[in-house]
Amino acid sequence: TTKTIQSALISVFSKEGLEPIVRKLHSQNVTFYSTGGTEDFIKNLGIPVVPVEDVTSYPSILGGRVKTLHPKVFGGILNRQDNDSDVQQMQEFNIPQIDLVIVDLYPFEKTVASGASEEDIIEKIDIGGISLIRAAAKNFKDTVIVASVDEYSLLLDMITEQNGATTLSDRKLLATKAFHVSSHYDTAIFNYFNTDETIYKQSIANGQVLRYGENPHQKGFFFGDFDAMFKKVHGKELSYNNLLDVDAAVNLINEFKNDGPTFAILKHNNACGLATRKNINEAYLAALACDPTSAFGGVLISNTKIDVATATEINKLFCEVVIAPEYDTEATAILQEKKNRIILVQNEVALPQKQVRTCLNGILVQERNNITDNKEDLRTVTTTAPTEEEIQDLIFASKICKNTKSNTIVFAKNGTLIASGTGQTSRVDALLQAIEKAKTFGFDLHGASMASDAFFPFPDCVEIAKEAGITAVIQPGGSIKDELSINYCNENKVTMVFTGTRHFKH
Ligand code: 93A
Repeated sequence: TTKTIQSALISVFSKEGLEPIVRKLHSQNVTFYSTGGTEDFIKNLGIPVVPVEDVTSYPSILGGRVKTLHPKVFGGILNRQDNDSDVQQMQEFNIPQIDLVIVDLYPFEKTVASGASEEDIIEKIDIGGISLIRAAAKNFKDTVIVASVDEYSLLLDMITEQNGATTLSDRKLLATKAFHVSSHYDTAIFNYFNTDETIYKQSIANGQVLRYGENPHQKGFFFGDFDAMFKKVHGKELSYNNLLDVDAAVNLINEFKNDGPTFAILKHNNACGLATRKNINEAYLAALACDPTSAFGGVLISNTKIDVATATEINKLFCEVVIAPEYDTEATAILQEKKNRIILVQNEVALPQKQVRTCLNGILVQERNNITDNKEDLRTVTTTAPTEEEIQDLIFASKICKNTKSNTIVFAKNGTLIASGTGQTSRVDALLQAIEKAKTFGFDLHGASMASDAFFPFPDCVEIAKEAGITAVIQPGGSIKDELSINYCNENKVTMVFTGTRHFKH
């Protein structure tokens, strides 16, 4: 699989950086083929070069539009050296072998950016060069492709270290980079042509046009395979905000897939109700009781089949979306009574492991937060450990915390979300919001558990929480002032466990 370069076709728009490559290859007895300007450049270095016209027996025609587009050139690049018929045809048609292709494309993007006329821009759509790149990259088993000035030093290193030879993995790496160049180039051309938005809407594969974006004056699209994840049984078209809520709902309920019947209600991507019970009807009622005000117009999700009793209860609530793995036939009929209510059956489909969002003039990519805190990960840091029931509630609260906008504080008791503080600029604010909410909806915080998505920088949070009735706390730990929170808990009969895992969500 190691191959020595004996011949090279060089056709570059910018001649910058080419000289050392040509000299190096020349010292290794490489034969050069080249197009007009590049040929002159090589000749001027005093190095022999065969004009591509001598290979094709054709002049460059149509003002240079057709220079390298010829079977003798492409045959030399695309032939498979381990294919007898290819080898035979190379001889039959007198096609020269081309081991290396170096191309620097017409500068299409630069020409567009310069404000040139359409005619000039069109002339800068490289046809021969892009074909050379694609051909050589396709045949990476036999051919080396350098599709950009950026790879000159890589090529130079390869041929210097291996005395003019490349390995299969060298060639495949260069082919990968070459397809990156060619796809980027074609995207730039597409973007230039695509000024009419109606064409944009039609031409992007899988792009679903939404009624609007986050607000009615913003356009919105969804790129994804919604139907792979859900079967839509009933209701209006999903909006941009519905989709965001559905995403949050699915992520949240996934945390409870190994638990008993669990029901969650979300608003603005955060849980405003969540409960685990022995049946789904009770779980729904407990979730609703957490914050019936916020539940209005919410997105509902269940980890369990929805039965008639639950559907009857849900039907009393105005809600946008209901999601469940299954519904009793009669339950579906009840939920369908509201014309616009969206009813989704959730399939078991894994979510992508990479998360992407725009950032400044680019994108941010990260791995999904795949850590769900469990009992084995907990480290008790106070002198007294939480009770078994508290441990269940701590883990329950922590799973909600992970799926709530930071900064967040979550209170839970007996498998029920009692209140949370969501998306606050300080942890104390999140805590105070949670206490206020719990009071508003008539909950007693005595004996309740508290989760925090990140560590407590000061002991103020545990102090306020204890005053409110909290007896057990779960948090990642890791603050330089952890000791102050721990000491306070020890002195005030509050237990605390560390998870070691922060769960920011922004
Ligand atoms: O107009 S083209 O698309 N037709 C061709 O057959 C062709 N072959 C190579 N442009 C073509 N090229 C491009 O010419 C190369 O991609 C490179 O950018 C340029 C090099 O021309 P010269 O060697 O004459 O400076």
